[in-house]
Amino acid sequence: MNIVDLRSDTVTKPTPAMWAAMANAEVGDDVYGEDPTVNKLEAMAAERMGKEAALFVVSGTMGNLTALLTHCQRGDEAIIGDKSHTFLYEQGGMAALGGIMPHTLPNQMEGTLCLSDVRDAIRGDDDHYPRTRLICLENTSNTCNGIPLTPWYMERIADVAREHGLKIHVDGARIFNAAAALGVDVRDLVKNADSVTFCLSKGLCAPVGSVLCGTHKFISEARRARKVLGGGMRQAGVIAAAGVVALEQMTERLAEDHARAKRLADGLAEMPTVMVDPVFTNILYFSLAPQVTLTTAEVAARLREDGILIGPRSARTFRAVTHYWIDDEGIDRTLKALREIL
Ligand code: TLP
Repeated sequence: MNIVDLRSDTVTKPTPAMWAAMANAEVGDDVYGEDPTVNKLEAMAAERMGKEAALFVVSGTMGNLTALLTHCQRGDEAIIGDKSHTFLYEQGGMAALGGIMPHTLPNQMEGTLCLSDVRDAIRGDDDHYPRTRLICLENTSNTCNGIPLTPWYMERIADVAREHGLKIHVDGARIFNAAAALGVDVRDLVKNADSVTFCLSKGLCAPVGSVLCGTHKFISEARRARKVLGGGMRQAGVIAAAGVVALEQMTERLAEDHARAKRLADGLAEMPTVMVDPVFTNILYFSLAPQVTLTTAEVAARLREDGILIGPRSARTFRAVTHYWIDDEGIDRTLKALREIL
């Protein structure tokens, strides 16, 4: 039975082109800066993001933490959304390993931080306060229905940051999804950011890796931070080769995943037993209607019997994520199975 795995786009396996590139990758010791494939990936990533330099890291979590450790000193404060991945799901690494204080603000429905909240959160120059250094944003916003932050918002928040001498880091795990949904170049989404992390291992299908991008100076400092985190890799070209294919072949097709998320949402919206959140990219949240007596865990267990995997987010809510390995037939099978169960 073909498995329809909608739990995340992190489950994506490499494409045949990636397997071939990995098998044939030219490699060297990347800690010496001698891995030609890593160097190629970093140059490509910097160019795609419109930044001077880039650093290959093992994961989105490591990319974000490396960025935070590079922007902030111990005792500094970073303004961050209360629904952001870095705040919710990265084990508080910024505080645990960096001594950085998160100043959380409510993420709005559009994934944004309200500009007046940000202004109010910035500390003045006073010995009682930590120093505000950084604003962290997430694009697309995973838990806010995968919504993209727009270039317009990025301009506005950058005005606030500049006014107060703050830096901006973007967790752009799915920044190419944002660009595809908005029909803009990814550079337009990050030109006001001082650093951006994007993931190769989600919708872009590479097996491992993310890339942190910024100025030459920032990236050479970030290279030190990555090393202390144990992220200095050796013949990493083996995995970077898949990342090169991801950038060459996988960024332009993401609208297909968005269309399938919409197809799933439209099908679910016809079911009286389900309440569907709006869908913007490849992430869809939906909830069981009050009259349904089954929990999401029970529904997920029944779906699993049909070879369909969906992650319950709570007792009433699911998250489904579309990606390269989900086709129209997978969506239709999911809808049919849910119709039967509910
Ligand atoms: N997100 C995963 C889980 O950790 C929740 C998922 O299935 O969506 N930023 C964002 C916005 C993310 O969604 C994720 C992973 C990360 C960072 C971390 O990336 P990795 O898993 O590579 O450390």
